[in-house]
Amino acid sequence: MSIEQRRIVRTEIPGPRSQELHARRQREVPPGFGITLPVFVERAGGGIVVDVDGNHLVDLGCGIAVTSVGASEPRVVDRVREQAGRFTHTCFMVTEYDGYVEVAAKLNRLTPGDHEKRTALFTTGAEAVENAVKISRAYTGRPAVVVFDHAYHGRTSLTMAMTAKQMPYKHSFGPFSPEIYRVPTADPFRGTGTETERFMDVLRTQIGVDRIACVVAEPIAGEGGFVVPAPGFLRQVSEFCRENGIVFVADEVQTGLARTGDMFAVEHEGIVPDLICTAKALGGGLPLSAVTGRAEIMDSVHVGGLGGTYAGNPVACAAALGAIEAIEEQNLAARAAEIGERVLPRLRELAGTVPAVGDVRGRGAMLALEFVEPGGKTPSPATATAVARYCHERGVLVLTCGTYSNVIRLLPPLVIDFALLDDAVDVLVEAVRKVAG
Ligand code: PLZ
Repeated sequence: MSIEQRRIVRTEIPGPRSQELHARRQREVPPGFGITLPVFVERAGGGIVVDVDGNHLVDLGCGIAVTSVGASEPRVVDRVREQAGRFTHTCFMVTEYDGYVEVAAKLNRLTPGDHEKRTALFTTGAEAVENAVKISRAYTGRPAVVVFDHAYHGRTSLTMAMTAKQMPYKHSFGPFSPEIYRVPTADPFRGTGTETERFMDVLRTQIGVDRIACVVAEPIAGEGGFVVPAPGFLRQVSEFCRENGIVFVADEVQTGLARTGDMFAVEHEGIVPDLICTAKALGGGLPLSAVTGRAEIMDSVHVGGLGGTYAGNPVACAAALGAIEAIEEQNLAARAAEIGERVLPRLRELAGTVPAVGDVRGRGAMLALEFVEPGGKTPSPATATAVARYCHERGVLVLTCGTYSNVIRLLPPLVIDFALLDDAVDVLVEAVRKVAG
């Protein structure tokens, strides 16, 4: 069933039916699960989310960077139907199926570097990151893990400790996992320009390089505010790791699979990570994650040391094969780059004319506006919230993020129709001028 690719606002947003369903949700679900826009969804596809009141919202969030190929891409849906009709589950640790191996082979081929690789599949992004740490520790025999400011790696006990932001991710949930060390990232907007030296200094003098199992880095910090590290920083970090026997792990859960204009964001600087974590876009909407990496590192874990009941579920693997095919056949990495070229100049123009826009950044179809108090760099989360609300009320679904909650981020489906994208960006530009101009 095809969905008209046009923004249509029929009711107030959220509409009456959504409000009714949301009231029920509040009785049945704890408030700990936050909500960006309390609108209930009827169906979705391409760049449109249709709600239960018949509104067509333009999707600039992709369910947090997941539905890059669209939320009902036929290559994904058909494979899911076919696989679910044959079997839904066996547990890959009990009996095997080829879909798992096929996804592994695809990731081994697609990820940077022509060395021999292996892939282990899991279910969530946090699980992939957590397993990358376990594998790094097993391989090196070392305990310490290095992460960065603005980092987001998940909500499990270990990944919560690796995540930087206290509220809401860590507040009241301690004690935290030990042996996690945080260093500044080369943040071009708020940084000092001395982060590379600081990184090497802290690792050498405070942690001890021979105690460090891995450095885990997002090539572009996602939840932390779409912070793109200064050019060269990650390359120097990865070289330092190689020189010191430290496993360099790229957390490409949000950036991976064509989002930033390359298949993987590390390719932008020609970096070849030892391990690379993927999830989100990989499963085309179904829960699937992966750790892909050097065979000698991946093979260092004892038999039975990796796994999970649902890890690499066959229906999710079928979806992933459809998503990867859609990404490759439609060359969605190039499409992501085009989206960036189309939208970035419009955001830059805003930054040049609206003092509350402190910074505009991102790559490909991963773009952001950071709001500040005019005349300085003091974060203005209230402005980001107000801009998001203005967009939501007019049928444009944008997400916020950032260490200071003052960033609007754009993560459109890579297949989005350009007329629809332009219309949504018009609304965003109007929102910024009205709310912050
Ligand atoms: N690593 C880089 O972006 C998930 C978080 C949503 P899971 N980001 C969305 C929320 O508030 O819970 C993410 C990420 C990076 C790891 C993860 C974790 O992925 O699939 O949510 O576990």
